[in-house]
Amino acid sequence: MNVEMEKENAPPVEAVGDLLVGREERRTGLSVDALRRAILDKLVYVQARFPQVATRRDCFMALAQAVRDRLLQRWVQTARTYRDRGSRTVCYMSAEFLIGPQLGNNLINLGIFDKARQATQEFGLDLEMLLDQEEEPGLGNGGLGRLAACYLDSLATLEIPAIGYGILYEFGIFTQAIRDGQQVELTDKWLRAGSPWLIHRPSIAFDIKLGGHTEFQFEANGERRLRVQWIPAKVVRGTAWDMPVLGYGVNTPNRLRLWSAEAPESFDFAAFNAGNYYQAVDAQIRSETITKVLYPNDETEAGQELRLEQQYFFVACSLKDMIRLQLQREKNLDHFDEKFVIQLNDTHPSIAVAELMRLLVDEYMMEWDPAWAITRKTFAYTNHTLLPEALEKWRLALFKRVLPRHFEIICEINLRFLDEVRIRYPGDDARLRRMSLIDEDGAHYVRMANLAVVGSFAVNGVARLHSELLKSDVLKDFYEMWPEKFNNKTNGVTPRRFVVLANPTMSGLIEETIGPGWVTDMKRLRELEPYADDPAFRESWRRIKTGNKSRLVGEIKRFVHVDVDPASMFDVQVKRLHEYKRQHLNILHVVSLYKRLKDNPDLVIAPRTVIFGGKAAPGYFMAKLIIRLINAVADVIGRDPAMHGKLQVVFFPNYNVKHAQSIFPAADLSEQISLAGKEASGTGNMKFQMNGALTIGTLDGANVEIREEVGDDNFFLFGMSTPEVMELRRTGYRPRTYYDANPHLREVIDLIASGFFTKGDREIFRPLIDHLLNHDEYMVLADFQSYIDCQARVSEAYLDVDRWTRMSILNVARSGFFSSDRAIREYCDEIWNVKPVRIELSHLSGEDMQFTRAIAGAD
Ligand code: 26Q
Repeated sequence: MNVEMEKENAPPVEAVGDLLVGREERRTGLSVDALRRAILDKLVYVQARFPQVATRRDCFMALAQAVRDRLLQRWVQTARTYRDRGSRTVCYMSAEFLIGPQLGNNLINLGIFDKARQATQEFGLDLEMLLDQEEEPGLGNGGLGRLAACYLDSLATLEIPAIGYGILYEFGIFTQAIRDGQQVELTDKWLRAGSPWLIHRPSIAFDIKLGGHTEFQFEANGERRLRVQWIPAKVVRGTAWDMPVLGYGVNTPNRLRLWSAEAPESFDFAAFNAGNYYQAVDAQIRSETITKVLYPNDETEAGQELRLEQQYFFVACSLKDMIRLQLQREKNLDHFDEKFVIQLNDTHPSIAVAELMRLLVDEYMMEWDPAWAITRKTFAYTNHTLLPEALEKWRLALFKRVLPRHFEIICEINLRFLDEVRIRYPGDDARLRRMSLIDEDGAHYVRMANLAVVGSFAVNGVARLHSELLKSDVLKDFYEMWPEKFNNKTNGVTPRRFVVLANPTMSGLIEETIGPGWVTDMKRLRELEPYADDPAFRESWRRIKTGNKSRLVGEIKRFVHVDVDPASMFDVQVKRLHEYKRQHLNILHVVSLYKRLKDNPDLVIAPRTVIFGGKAAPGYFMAKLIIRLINAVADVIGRDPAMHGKLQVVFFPNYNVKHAQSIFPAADLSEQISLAGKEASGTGNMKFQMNGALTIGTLDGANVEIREEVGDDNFFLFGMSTPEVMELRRTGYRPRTYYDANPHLREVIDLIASGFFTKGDREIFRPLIDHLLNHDEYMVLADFQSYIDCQARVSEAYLDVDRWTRMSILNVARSGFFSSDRAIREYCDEIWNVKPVRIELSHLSGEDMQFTRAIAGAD
């Protein structure tokens, strides 16, 4: 950075009539000039650097802090308006918020992306380079966490009063490295250098009890009311860290409030005075471990106790926070459910049902029935899985140990609930056992999904098929009892991050073609349809895709150190590694192509680069083995000169939100190949579609609805349907019969089993091959031929450039339904019953100088 120091000119003042306005221009101005001044100001007065020695990180921080001021101006205004209005607030409770890097998104939502580019350019700084400095806040595993982040974006954009409540993990999802073709996990230290977006609020702190036992006690006030006292074994303090989440083109930044655990006092003075300094420090460290690390999904037994403590900890802090807000407005909690609605993002926060009961009954002395009525009007539950083994349950012994009072409350809820069931279904003991909140077959468990359903007024799945399967299968008994509770909310994704920010060139062409306004009204993309037949438009469309592919080629070079051909078809599968998602089906197709190309060098196919990305849970052996297979195949094909210009495989390491933004815009083909009935929705499928990739997919999750929107001709369908899967399972699935009957499948499997991809070692992939031949839970072999045939149709279509481009345009034109704005509107109208609150922008005023009046009610 090499710039002249600015002269202290009085900044231009546009708004008038206010003593703070002039001074504030540097904090709030949106002109290139104001931004430039702000960056310099932050560099010197916050980063304490003069421009000539500033590092890239310093410059990133300076720009981020300048942007943050602009968010905060809107934030205080929003907080004030919400306080004055007292409208119903949506509380989105989630153990994960996979928010991604914030700077680029905030620039887009403030409408100053290009101005920031100019402002930084004037300092000789490249905006892309600055954006690249930001650490990924990996506060989630995958789809569920990313959905929560998309929903916060839409809530703010739609001007809905909302708070996201979650956990500030010190270490987010691990960083994935690939060494010798295998996944290695590295600690994610995203907070090492601090985040410019987090605002610590140490004054918002709650002490949370854990462990111990309960006692009966008569109240002191002479009422002789029996109350329960929870005597904890330890107490952990939670403090709030807030992140502003600005809506697009509006003045609403909502609040993402993340809780961090610490010891209630920095020292246990008793221990300290007794000379046991280390014991005191130790206790502190143990408290802090509660929010240390995000657990990967599919981590079965490990860290069970800590995971339950995490869930309870953040839920308890959040409910205390909401009650504090409610008691600022009203004298008691009788109308709590009118002011708050809590959406449970899966069962991870569902202990909130028991905690709200505990707070109302034990701490606010409410009778059980009114407390239960309030609770049941407050909660709504979103289910995200159809895999029975993924439904959360806690060993009873563990649960009692960590949350003794909640165990009692759950038993009480259960007693009363099972009475309802008995009245409805006299003598149906099997049903009673299935619906009980306690699983009493074998080892005893608390069933969190049952708790969530019983404690909520609404239950939804995340795609139409998924919601139907919840009703007919996973939650059938509950649906029969309360059909009115059940509804569908097909997922959506935010076009701000995944189209405008990730794909600026395509967004520019769209804007030129149909004019502004489509970003918040994605149905308007339909106006692109006529242009699918316009050769000039198709040419521009192709140029843009090629440009995006070249950008990804650069990233692949940077992270994988291989060259790929941007003219080849980019065939992409990026998502968490899981057997049900069937990355191994994809690699079987690659091996099939490889074999055919080797056997027949004259075979004409569309050249392909097959790109994989995704993390496997560290303890998930089979998923890690699949990563190893992908890398082994990539390696052999990469070294084979005969494959040059025909076939290549890339495993893109450490797939995360940041990388996703360069992958989706570059994709030609989107792989959505889970076994029908297993993927609740999928959201990557939508991000690909919005960026002009065509889908090859099964009739699973939201693929069903994507196909409906784009039309059968513009979607590559293969594989069994859910009823066919069920039927095959019922009649007995024997994978080996497919192997025996299909010579090509046999060749492919045998090639892998022969050690061809492992320098002759036949042992490495044996567990995978054995599993496929003998169990194959996700029916890879049953769908193999259908997939291979469908991929041949894909190849053929790709070779017809105009036909492919036409389909690509139509996919984007028909993607509007999958905007998270549509999804959030449905939640608002059909579940939450909330309305927008417009925020008017004004500068700080004379009234704001009167601190004393407010101090009593602050925080
Ligand atoms: C559970 C217990 C202990 C530790 C971790 C977990 C855990 C954590 C995360 C279990 C599951 C998850 C994440 C699940 C998830 O991402 N589900 C996906 O949600 C998306 C949004 O609705 C859907 O689109 C996907 O289909 C679904 O798989």
